[in-house]
Amino acid sequence: MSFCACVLRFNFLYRNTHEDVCSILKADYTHPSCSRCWVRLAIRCDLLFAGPVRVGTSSVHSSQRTLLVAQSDMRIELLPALTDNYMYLLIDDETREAAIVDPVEPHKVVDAVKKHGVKLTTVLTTHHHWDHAGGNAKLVKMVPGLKVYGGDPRVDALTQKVTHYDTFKVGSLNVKCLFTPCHTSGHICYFVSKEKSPDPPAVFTGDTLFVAGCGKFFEGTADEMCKALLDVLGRLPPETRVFCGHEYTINNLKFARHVEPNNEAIRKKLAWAKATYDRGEPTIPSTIADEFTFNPFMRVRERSVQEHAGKTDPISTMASIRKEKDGFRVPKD
Ligand SMILES: N[C@@H](CCC(=O)N[C@@H](CS)C(=O)NCC(=O)O)C(=O)O
Ligand SMILES: [Zn+2]
Repeated sequence: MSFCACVLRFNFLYRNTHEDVCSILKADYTHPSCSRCWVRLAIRCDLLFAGPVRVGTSSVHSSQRTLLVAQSDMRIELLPALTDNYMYLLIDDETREAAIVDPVEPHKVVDAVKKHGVKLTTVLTTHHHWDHAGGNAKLVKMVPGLKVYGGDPRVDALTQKVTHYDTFKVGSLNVKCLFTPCHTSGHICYFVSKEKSPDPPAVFTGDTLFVAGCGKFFEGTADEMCKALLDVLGRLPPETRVFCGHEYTINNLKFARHVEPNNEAIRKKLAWAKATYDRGEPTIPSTIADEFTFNPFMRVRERSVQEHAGKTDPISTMASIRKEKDGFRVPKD
């Protein structure tokens, strides 16, 4: 029996066992040596991993430029990584202490830290997948003494295991951990604020919430994604800036338009995202308030989205549109 290359890549990227892979792909895991099972996996892997299998090639990030979001008391530099991931350098201006979110390309992080002349003390890991946590071990070697936060023992080089509502500081900035299991069972989002600041807070959402989309349900349920998007992230201050793990905005908005063809906010945002992308600029951040206007996964309580799904409640609507997006062929325009 020969293993297909996709399965091997999957195992490499996500460090899952054969049983995990099969159960995620709804394949038959009772016969690990059954060639029929592996053939099915190969086909499904091709569908599922069009993105991550490009990891490690010389392809260029969809957004080629870094972007600095400067506020009066914190700065956030977007560092494009791999083909469509983002790392975020978070700087506390008062103490010049910094944290890095999902440092999959450690050399780029060290260069940015030098450029800003700040002290990097902290790694914020959203989840254990290779394209997010795969640089942790190397970065810790390059910058000894780093604290590595994460919510899952599978996170590389983890030193501080956190759970829902744990808090800590990066310089004078307050970080609050938000447990949002579903994409992975140990996923954490990080909410960053500063007391008495006139500026909006920020949330780093990894692969739970994307601009106009959400992560695939690899290790969770529609119920959990509803809780994560509506009860946890959806209750943050509406002006909170959303910094997510990937540049998927255009594809996500094309799916959003398919779900709600008459939604004007989606049409506007898609036109803006295409123009922004054409200039080589990131489409991040958005805000929690804006996500409620164009993100179908944040809009599962709306009648228009429920009608599209043929459902009458948020959880089954969430399950239905996630399944539909998993098989969605993105149109050219
Ligand atoms: N390459 C594809 C997807 C690659 C993929 O599976 N990405 C994972 C995160 S690493 C995911 O959860 N995507 C959400 C989605 O496809 O809706 C894309 O550009 O949308
Ligand atoms: Zn990812």
